[in-house]
Amino acid sequence: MQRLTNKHHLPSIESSRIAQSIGMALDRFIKNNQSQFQYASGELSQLLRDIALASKVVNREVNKAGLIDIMGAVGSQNTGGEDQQKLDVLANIRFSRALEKGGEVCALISEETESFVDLNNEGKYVIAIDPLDGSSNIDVNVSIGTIFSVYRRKSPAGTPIQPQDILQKGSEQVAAGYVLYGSSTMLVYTTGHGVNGFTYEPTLGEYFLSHPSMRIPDEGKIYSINEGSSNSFPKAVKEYIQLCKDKNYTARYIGSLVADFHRNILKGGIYVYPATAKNPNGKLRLMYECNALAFVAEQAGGAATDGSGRILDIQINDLHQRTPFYVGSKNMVEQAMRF
Ligand code: P6P
Repeated sequence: MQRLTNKHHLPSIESSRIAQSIGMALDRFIKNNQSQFQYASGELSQLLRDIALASKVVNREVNKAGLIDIMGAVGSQNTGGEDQQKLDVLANIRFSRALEKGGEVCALISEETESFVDLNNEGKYVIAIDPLDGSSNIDVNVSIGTIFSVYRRKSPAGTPIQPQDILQKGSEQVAAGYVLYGSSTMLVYTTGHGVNGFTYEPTLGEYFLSHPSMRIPDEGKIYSINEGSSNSFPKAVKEYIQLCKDKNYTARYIGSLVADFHRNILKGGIYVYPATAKNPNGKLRLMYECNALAFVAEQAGGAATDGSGRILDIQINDLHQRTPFYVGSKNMVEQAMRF
């Protein structure tokens, strides 16, 4: 047997350091980084574990969607008048139940429920969540996602929930992230100390650190926008999209926000959902779609605006308010804003 020459074993310091962090199980990673959380007393760690648990259950259901008769719409509609797919409703139940049992969350804001849900417990945290975004893609087997934001309640734990506990700006988030149910399932989140990505190993039922310290490239050559609505785009958006074409950028639009966002984080790019005739304030929801992804984007070195200011600075007036959304590589978002 030919002896392996040394060239097969050159563990530089860097590669061995990265090797050490890659592969760490999510629970161990959360525990190791708990000291970074303000008020680190374990509740936020437990909350993140509750989210991971619910995502494993949803992942199993999403992967079997074609086999069990849970495809298609249930015939009801959510607050935005959008048809609720059965998996939407199931995902909302799974996340609500996991967070309720976990006891760390006192109130839940969800795309699937008109008002916030009071979980009647001593929890210190409030969660805004889109349990299953991009659900129109479920039946055609396109990647879909969960998006979540975590806030600390402002009023004392154990007292009735106050408006100031619920109507918090994105800049008040203590954690945020998403789950992408794609060719592999990933959990990507931040607690304000950078962004880390974990890949799910279903045979072990564990998430493992696969993308430590994610950074979105400052520049990119991919733009994501639904050009079917381009006739009603604001003039500035039309001019920016024309610039992307003049620069021979690639157009990539999956029609599933989490999938488009995740690709842009890894490769560099910009996702734009502007005001259109059909959605004069944009289609995407501030509280449980844009704020979470804006926090992740900024923590990964990117940017997120509504066309005039930071997404994270937008005042909340309504749980389901919509906003135009420009998010991705810093230089691309800044260039779009110059129009
Ligand atoms: P359009 C899916 O319904 C969603 O909320 C996002 O996931 C996606 O990016 C967007 O809407 C697609 O909307 O109008 O382009 O079909």
